[in-house]
Amino acid sequence: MFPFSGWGLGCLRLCLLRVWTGEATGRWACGTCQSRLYGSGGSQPEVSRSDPARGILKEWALLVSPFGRLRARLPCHLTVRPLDPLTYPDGDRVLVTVSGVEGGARALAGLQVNYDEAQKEVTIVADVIDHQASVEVNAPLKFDLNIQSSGSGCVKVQNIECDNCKIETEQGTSILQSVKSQKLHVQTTGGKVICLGTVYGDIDIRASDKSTVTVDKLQGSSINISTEDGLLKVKYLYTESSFLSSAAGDITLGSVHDSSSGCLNALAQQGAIDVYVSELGKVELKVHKGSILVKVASSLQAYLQLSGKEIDMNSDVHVEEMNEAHRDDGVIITGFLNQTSKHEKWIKADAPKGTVRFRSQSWFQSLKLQD
Ligand SMILES: *[C@@H]1O[C@H](CO)[C@@H](O)[C@H](O)[C@H]1NC(C)=O
Ligand SMILES: CC(=O)N[C@H]1CO[C@H](CO)[C@@H](O)[C@@H]1O
Repeated sequence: MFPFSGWGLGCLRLCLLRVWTGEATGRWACGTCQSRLYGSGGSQPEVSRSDPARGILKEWALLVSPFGRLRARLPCHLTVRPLDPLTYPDGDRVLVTVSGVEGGARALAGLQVNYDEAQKEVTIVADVIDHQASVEVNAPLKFDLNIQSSGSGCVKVQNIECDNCKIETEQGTSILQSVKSQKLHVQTTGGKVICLGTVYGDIDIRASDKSTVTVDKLQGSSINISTEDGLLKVKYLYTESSFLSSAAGDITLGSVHDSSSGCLNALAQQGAIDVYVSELGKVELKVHKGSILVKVASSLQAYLQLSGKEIDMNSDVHVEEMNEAHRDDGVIITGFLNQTSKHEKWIKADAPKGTVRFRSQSWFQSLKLQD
């Protein structure tokens, strides 16, 4: 199973718990006030009913352009989901709710929610807010997102389809679930990045320090992911061109389908690369200090160049014109996997200080091994 998929549930549970706390203390008196919608000016949102049953402390409803964007700068948890299309067929609202805050409305004094009609931009900004607060936004499906969370604030984006999605966190986890964005940029200086379901787009994920990146399935023409000291794990990767790198973490790629003209580059300074290649153009794997395991579909045809301190190839791997050369303290094996002619598809794996293991296996086996 996917190792971190439990996190979201854990967080949800935490939120619910806080809701019940609030309810028990009866902090929110007014459960039935109507929320009003100020539309025309577009600038003053409104506001505000507390709904103890749902644990909501404050709520805004803004009339917006369906093709605007959201800019959030928050030190707490933020979830973005699409508006319910049945309730809002015109897709022209942004609904913001805040829950999970101790200390009632006063604790929200620093939170500003605004819509700039000229910029078509909703801003949700707070410098200081209870870091246990949880802000939920329901936005038009096509809304662009520009989100920065500070401290331990987590960001979760689900089912959005936009042109640009940019998420930056410090220590907080970023969860993207079934997101389609032409350009998707995620950056964190210490939080986990988790992609669930399929995430589509040109994707750039940069995770520094000990941040890990774990991905179910990414699909896009260009995908770049880097970690520093954390695991980079991708279960399925469908791409024309991908650059994956890690300074000191391992890189694990369940199944890579790049198109026959595409390329996959995975580079680890220190660690291990483990990859299953089912279709490919050019695959280049390098670990400066560590080992590489390459598993290929048994039908794969490619030119091979494997170099390392040691090469370990199963006897059932069928290499034509195999050549083995020894250099200072290593070995280089070249040859053609299942064919003799085509040079335009290749796999290069280089582990100068470690072992390159090469295995042929069925796609079915590769699936079993992943779970
Ligand atoms: C990925 O990196 C390559 C090479 O640095 C760059 O050309 C490409 O635009 C990047 N793609 C994304 C989606 O950031
Ligand atoms: C198409 C083809 O020749 N496939 C063979 C490739 O090599 C593997 C072993 O590495 C065989 O099992 C396949 O039958």
